[in-house]
This record gives sequence, structure tokens and C-alpha cells, in this order.
Amino acid sequence: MSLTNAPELTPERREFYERIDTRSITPLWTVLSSVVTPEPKSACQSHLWHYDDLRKFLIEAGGLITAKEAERRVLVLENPGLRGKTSITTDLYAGLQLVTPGESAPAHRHSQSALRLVLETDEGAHTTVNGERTPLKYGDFVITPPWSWHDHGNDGDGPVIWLDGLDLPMVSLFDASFAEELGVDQQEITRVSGDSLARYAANMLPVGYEARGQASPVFNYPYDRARSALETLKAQGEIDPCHGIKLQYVNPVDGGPAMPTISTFLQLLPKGFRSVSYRSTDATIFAALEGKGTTTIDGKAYDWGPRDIFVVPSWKGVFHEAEDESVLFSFSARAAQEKLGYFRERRGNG
Ligand code: 1HN
Repeated sequence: MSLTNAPELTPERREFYERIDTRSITPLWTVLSSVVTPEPKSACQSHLWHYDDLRKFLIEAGGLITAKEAERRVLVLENPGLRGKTSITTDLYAGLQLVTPGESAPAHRHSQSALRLVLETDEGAHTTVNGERTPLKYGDFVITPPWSWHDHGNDGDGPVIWLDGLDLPMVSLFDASFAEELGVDQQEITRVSGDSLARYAANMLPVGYEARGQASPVFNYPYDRARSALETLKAQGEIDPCHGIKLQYVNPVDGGPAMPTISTFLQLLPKGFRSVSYRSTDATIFAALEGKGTTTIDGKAYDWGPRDIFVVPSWKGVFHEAEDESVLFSFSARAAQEKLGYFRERRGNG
């Protein structure tokens, strides 16, 4: 027996396997090589969704169902290799959500961690998390920690669209999903807008602050701040061969990822930059916020422009080419994998 080959199937063995099968018993040696693999083997496929396509279908959905009736009017970006699993990767979920003018997506909470990346917005767009309402601007990254009340609204004139990312498949894996409705469209607002940014995101923390849970107490990471950090670093010229200039969104309390299970990143690729091949165990979802370029995943090239979304499976070699200066947002289950000791990466070919 080895890890790569299953033993020969003899008539005696087959008869034995069939007999124990009726008693819910399976011989490990017939399946071992498919569950303990020398390298990650995933059903997850690389794929790219063009925003224009997604937007067209989402606006169409807007004419078919209200946000209230749907609870959340979302089109799921379902990985072509994982159809029927409500997943974009084996461990993560992604979808595109629409809130039309005057609509609310009612207040609820659940065990799953959620992130939003704002892709199309209007003056009156907002989301409220645990009593604080925040406006939604292009490129803002907003978190909903596990079990926090959240609702969304659009008091503007145009549609509001964002990318949702959740650790839904992980929570399902552990059979740990709880959810409840608040019973109102919009929760009571108990804090001024900007409260959490002032308390936790000004390079200071309230004296005596003790963290509750593992999620960041900052829940809106505005794009203008993150973008200007990349701009400053660009001038330093320290470009990582695999990632360009890449920053991770963190929980200011402990320097860890903003969410317990999901890591989130923003990276700038200078015009003309071609990255060195990189692979890692965290299958990653990318959303282009600026620029245009091509990403090659396991030999397959995907051209992207603003708001396009693509997915890189675990342990597939990936490199980027930026035709124009570009900014990519990305998220993955690296946070969970690092906590559990599974994360691996490899820079360069090999
Ligand atoms: C959810 O609560 C939201 O609050 C979006 O906007 C997408 C997908 C699955 C389960 C819960 C939201 C979701 C979700």
C-alpha cells in the first residue's frame, strides 16, 4: 500500500467490501489515496466573472424580487467545479448583492462572518452593524462579525451593488450555523457614524479596552485610506516580486486578520508589472478595483478590468500582469488556515 495507489481489487476483497458496505463500514485503504493527497487536490476551478454580465443579471433580478422578499437579493458566484454547493471556493462563499433606491435589507444576525466590498454606490447607501451606521463608498471594505446585527439600506437615487464574502462553507462544515431575525427593517442606531473609526482606527484604542471576540472592532475600512497607503508605498519602490505592493487589513487590537476566518488584502500592481509565480493553500477571490490586466492561473489567462471578479484555487500557480496601474482586493480563508496550522505558500516556480 502507498499513499498514491489503492491496492488491487480481488474478487474476495470486493465481496468483503460489499458485505461491510451494507453495515456503513468502509476499508480505509480503498480511499486513503484520495483523502490524504501529497498536494492539494480540489474540485474548485479557476474562473472569472465579468462585472457587466453580473450587473445585467442583478438589475434583472431587481425587477423580479424585492430585497425584503428575498431577505438578501444576491446572485451567488458559484464555482463551476462546486455547483450546488453555494460556494466560490471549498471554504468560502461569494455573491453580488443589489439594494435599489428606497429599499432595505432587513436586520438579522448569524454565526457566519461576512465582508462587503462596495462596487457601485450612491450617496444614500448605508449598512448598519451593531448600532452604528456607515456610508458605503466605492472600494470600501466592511465587515459583519459573527452574530452581529446588520441591515442595509439605500436612500439614494441609483442602485447599490457590492460583493459579499462569507465563511458559509466553513460554518456548514462544522454544523455550527445559527441565525435570527430582529423583526424590523432597520435596527436602532445607537452610535454616531464614525464611532468605531474614532475609537479603534486612529492608531489608538480606548483605555482599558478589552477585545470581545476575534473580529476587528473597526467595521468599515474606507478605500481612500487604504488606497492612499498604497500610493505612499509605491513611491518607495519596494515591489514584492509575487504581489506588487500588498497590504493586509488587520484588527488593530491584535494585528491579526480583520475577521477570525477570512483574510483580506489590497494590492497595487504598477503599470507594466509582471509578477513571479506564486501558490498557496488559501484559494483566493480577487476583485479588481482599478486598472486592467491579465492573471494566469495554472496556465490559463484571464483578462480583467474594474469590478471583475476571479477565483484562484488552492495550490494553483498564479501570476499577474498589469497593463495599467491596477488595484486588486482579495480575500481567502488564510486566517482560518493559519490558526489551524494548514497554511502553506510557495514563491516562484518549483
Ligand atoms: C447575508 O446575511 C448577507 O447580510 C449577504 O447582506 C449574503 C449569504 C448567505 C448567508 C447570509 C447580508 C449572505 C448572507
